[in-house]
Amino acid sequence: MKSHTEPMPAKKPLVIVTRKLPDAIETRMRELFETRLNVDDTPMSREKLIEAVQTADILVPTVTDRLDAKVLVRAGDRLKLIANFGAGVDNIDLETARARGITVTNTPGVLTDDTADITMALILAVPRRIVDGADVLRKGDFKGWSPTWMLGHRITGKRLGIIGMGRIGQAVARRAKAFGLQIHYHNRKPVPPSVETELEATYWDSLDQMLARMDIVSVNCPHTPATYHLLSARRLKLMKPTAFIVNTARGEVIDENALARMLEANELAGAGLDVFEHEPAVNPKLLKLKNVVLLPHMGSATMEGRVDMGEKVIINIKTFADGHRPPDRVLAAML
Ligand code: 8YV
Repeated sequence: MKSHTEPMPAKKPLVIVTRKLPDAIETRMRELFETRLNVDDTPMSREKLIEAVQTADILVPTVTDRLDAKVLVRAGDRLKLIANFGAGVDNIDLETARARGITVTNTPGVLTDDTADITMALILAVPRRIVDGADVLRKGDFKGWSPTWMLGHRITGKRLGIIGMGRIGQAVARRAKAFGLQIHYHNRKPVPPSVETELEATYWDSLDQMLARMDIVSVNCPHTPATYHLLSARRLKLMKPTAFIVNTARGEVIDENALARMLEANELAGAGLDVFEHEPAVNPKLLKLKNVVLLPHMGSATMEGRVDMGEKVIINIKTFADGHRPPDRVLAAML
């Protein structure tokens, strides 16, 4: 097994990029590497993905490319780096990559603020019925103001429970605090006392106990085997029927079927979802509900963010190709 410190061959590495990236990033990649782009952005089939792992020195996949064990065991000896364009790496079987001597990197940090902004937007949009109201107007159903019409729920003073207090969770907490929400969180371990003090945040070791007391719950943890269906039917039932739930992390963290059933039965007040368990499919029950705001996985979708992600991918590739440890190396143990 070759180590990351062993430089790649002197000639430019063959980099295969699975999806269309911002023009500036593609241009720079072409200057630096022998690069195969996907200019028409057609998602790669499983066969095409296998062909790519068999041919490339370096693969640049995105969230939509499933690099599971079955694909990775077919990788050629040349494949040494998977430089994921994205922070989440649940699309990659890290164990198999490690066993085959393939380094994996991601793009943390540069999408934190954008994702936290969308999270905050959903925290506001669902209780305040923003999309509901906009729809009424668009349909021509605004017949004039009334004191008891279009009433939602106040944000200020409510308890927000953040699941996963990493970079994004903390960025959500900072925003939410400015809106007068009380910050609570569940994480594998508490954040440093200085951060807790700054955010006036309360740590809950027990997720069950936190869920039962929150007005709004925000999912901000990665999807790993340990967080799959973390919000199971049993846990969702612990929440107050007046509570709202927001997910901008990964659909797999919530049992989507159970959530849809509970929202339909008014056992939960509403949900703001940017991610889905079987993306791009969305549970048809959710699509029919009024008390939900559904977005098409656009948490990090800003022009600036995509360029920053691309820059990170380039730095990871260049550092690796020069024989150094890339800055954003992902180890299974880190998750
Ligand atoms: C990205 C994301 O759009 O980075 C992530 O983990 O979920 C998204 O915000 C996507 O990953 C790009 O591959």
